[in-house]
Amino acid sequence: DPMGPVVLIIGAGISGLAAAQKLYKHGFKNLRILEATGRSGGRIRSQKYAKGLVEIGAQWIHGPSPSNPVFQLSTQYDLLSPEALSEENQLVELEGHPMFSVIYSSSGKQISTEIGENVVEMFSSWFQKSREFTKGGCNPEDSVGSFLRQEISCSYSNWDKDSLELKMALLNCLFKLECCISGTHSMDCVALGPYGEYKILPGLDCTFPRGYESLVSHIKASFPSDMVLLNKPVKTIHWKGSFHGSDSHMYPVQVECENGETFIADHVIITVPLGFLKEKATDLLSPPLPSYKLQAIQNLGFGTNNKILLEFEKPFWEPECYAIQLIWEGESPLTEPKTNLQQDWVKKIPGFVVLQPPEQLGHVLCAFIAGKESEFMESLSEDEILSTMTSLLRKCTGTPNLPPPISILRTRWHSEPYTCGSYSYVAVGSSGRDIDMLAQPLPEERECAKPLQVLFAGEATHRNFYSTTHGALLSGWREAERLIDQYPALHSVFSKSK
Ligand code: 6YU
Repeated sequence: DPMGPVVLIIGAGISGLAAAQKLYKHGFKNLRILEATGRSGGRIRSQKYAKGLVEIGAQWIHGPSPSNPVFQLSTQYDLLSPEALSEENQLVELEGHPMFSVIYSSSGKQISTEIGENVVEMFSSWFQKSREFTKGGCNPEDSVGSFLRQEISCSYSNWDKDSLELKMALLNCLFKLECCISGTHSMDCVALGPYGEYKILPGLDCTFPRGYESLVSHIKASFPSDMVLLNKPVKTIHWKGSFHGSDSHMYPVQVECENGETFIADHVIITVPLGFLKEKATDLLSPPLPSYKLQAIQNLGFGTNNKILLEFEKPFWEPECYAIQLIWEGESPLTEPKTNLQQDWVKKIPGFVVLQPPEQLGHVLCAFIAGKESEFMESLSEDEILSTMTSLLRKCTGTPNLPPPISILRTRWHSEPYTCGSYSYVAVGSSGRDIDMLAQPLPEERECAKPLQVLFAGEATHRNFYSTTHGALLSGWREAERLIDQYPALHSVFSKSK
């Protein structure tokens, strides 16, 4: 067929769209993307808020430098600011460690940034060390959390007694921040051995002046818009079958939507989030997924990281302040955390990012919160959260009459039925091998020389860049290439006609 084989892509997130983009460009014209929700973009989602746009999902390009394909594409599409494009920005190597700006403590005192910087420096060196076990040297049950605690235990006896408690509280705040970055409840859930397999690219993280979704729109514009079918939640993927097409051809795959509608295909690329797979994997395919794949889905981690955005009439922070950190006196990474969610959920927030630029957006603070406390927050009303956040800020800044925010917006990624959380991590009990197992196409090569029927893309299938938009993008391109390689003839027909 000069139109090429029939390919269905499940999910219109960046991985699905990237796969479609590459396939279409290579002459695959029998392409459809089935998307469960009423919009494309998935976990890339920009929304109007305050006086401008904010990000509900992905916020930054992590490591914007030439080796990052999201940076490359965005540069090509002219979506980034001059600062983001500057050589200087591209060369910054922060190794993913955070910077402090203003630090408040739960007793309403501001903490000197000097102590803050000293703690960040120690933490960063332990953090670097935690990424050095990819070739062995630790036990399979070791976590990043247990390793960091061990490093702290070995060094704190030399610390100045007067600042000991404060430093522990600061370290505990950094643990909470790492939970947000890894999208996990506790760093005790994150496996130590594979931690360094995640690659940190150079470049100072940057945002999209016209929203992260501007990238999605540009990718979508590279193929016909009617290729994306919205509101088509896929229920079952029947494979290893033979289904009649409207032509005389027989197809091995049939995709069945929740409303009973069916689509036949030669190949299907599944890009649904790992969170959705954890909920639905046992019924999503018929015949079911092989057990090694179900095992990988179970083993890998998929946690929750949410945002709470607060808009203020006037800023209570200085113009040069880009982040506000909160520390709780008496907390320490060496003692058990609190477990009363109703009472203590808000203490899981490590702090706020000041969203930029205030001239266009207004005065907006963005808090991050990860784990069980984040999932609990999703069950509260916005009014309830707003009043809790107001009390929190009054307490920490020591300003009992601080005006409350004028509006609030919070995300609920765990409750999104087609996402079921935020992003993946390599959990204790799993390894990078599970990521590769998840990415493995079906049927398995050793089974037979049959053509591939079911392929897997998505953020969670990239061994070095999981949990990011560039990992998702690369996974979509990877699976597109896998199919392209199976149709050399189609490629040559296309090249000649070009
Ligand atoms: C990044 C960032 N970022 C914050 C928050 C979130 C994420 N990420 P999609 O889900 O997009 O698409 C799948 C589609 O499938 C979707 O549309 C579904 O509706 C659909 N679907 C599901 N079921 C279906 C069915 N049955 N039928 C049909 N369709 C179905 N990434 O680069 N920078 O700042 C952040 C952040 C709150 C939620 C992020 C960030 C993650 C990205 O958003 C995400 O990876 C991709 O968008 C996923 O694309 P996709 O196509 O795979 O899925 C050292 C070290 C440690 C390691 N970790 C450090 C990494 C740091 C990660 N940082 C994240 C931080 C933030 C703030």
